Amino acid sequence: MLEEIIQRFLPGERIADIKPYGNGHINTTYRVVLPGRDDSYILQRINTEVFSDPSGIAETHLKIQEIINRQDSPIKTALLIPTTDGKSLYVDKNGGVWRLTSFIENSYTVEVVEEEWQAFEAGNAFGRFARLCDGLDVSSFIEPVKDFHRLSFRIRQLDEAIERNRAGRLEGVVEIVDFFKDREKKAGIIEKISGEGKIPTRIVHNDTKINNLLFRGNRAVAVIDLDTAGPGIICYDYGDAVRTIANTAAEDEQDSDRIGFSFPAFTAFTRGYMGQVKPVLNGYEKRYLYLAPILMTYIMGIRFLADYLNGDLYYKTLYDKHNLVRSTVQKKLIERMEEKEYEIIDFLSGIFR
Ligand code: ADP
Ligand code: GN1
Ligand code: MG
Repeated sequence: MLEEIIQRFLPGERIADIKPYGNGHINTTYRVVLPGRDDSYILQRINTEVFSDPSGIAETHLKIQEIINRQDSPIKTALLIPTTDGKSLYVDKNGGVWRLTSFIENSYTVEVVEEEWQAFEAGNAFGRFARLCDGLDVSSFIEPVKDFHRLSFRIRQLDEAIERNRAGRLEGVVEIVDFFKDREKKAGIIEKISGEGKIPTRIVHNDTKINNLLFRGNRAVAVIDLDTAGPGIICYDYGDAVRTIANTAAEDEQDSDRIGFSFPAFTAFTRGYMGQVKPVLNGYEKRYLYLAPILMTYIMGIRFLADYLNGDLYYKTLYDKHNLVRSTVQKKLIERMEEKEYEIIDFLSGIFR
């Protein structure tokens, strides 16, 4: 089956190896190696439960790859490989939607940042991506998942999950539900300011976690996973990146003592990011940016929790409590970030002075 799909993109090619690849939670990803060739490919079945308009996301991909992959740019993105009939996607007989992209050679992903240079590089790469995308015309892009980072929508999803208690798991999670409920109001500030038109909608990535970035040697060389890219709020890209880059442990760490907020990683990331993005931001974005890391950690925390209550319908999970563990990590990280709130504000004021 996979060989047959590959033929639609690379007719006549034999495959030396094809294996599941990476740690994405949404799509099904394979690395494809051809015999005797240096270049390889990433084959993905797009999760159409999540992305209802795969052609729309392919169009977005084409527009973004054009501006990111300029010859002189040190940061690239994966290139979409067309099918033999010139399309960006192949739909198999069961309705599965597939795409092939170039593998970024000699690259690796980082799951947990261990050194400051990794955080700085991540900031520089995501920042450059944001700066280049900022020139794009927002009205010509689709919104790949409606209300993707809209807090009110995510809170409603959690409330519905609590109400239904579909998997019968509510009893075991009362404490963590209370934790998130207690913080609902404060989390809503950026959304309010943006609703007042003070924070602009720009073309952003919308999923800036550390493993959507590829490193080669000691440089970040590519920003990948453009499925969610489209209209959004730049503060959210910054905050979502801090969520994984400044976490001293993995997003699904089970040993809660290992979860922490690394201030050095936070400052290194911010320096890298702002080196690219500072001239783009308006006064409101700068003023409210400090809220974004907690907000995005909050949003992911309640999304994991809602999915746990729903019986793990959305994210890929490897064991029964996987989503609960992920949500617990977000809770713990929020607590650690709250302890540093004044330092975060101070540091950002220094950057913007
Ligand atoms: P998901 O939406 O499921 O997260 P991604 O597009 O992020 O899917 O791919 C999952 C993982 O596969 C990435 O985290 C990365 O490790 C790897 N990967 C994806 N595309 C490429 C590529 N073009 N080159 C190298 N590695 C890639
Ligand atoms: C998903 O696709 P992936 O694994 O890069 C999710 C993000 C979450 C992330 C949490 C389309 O990202 O929003 O932040 O998991 N993507 C989608 O790990 O829901
Ligand atoms: Mg990904």
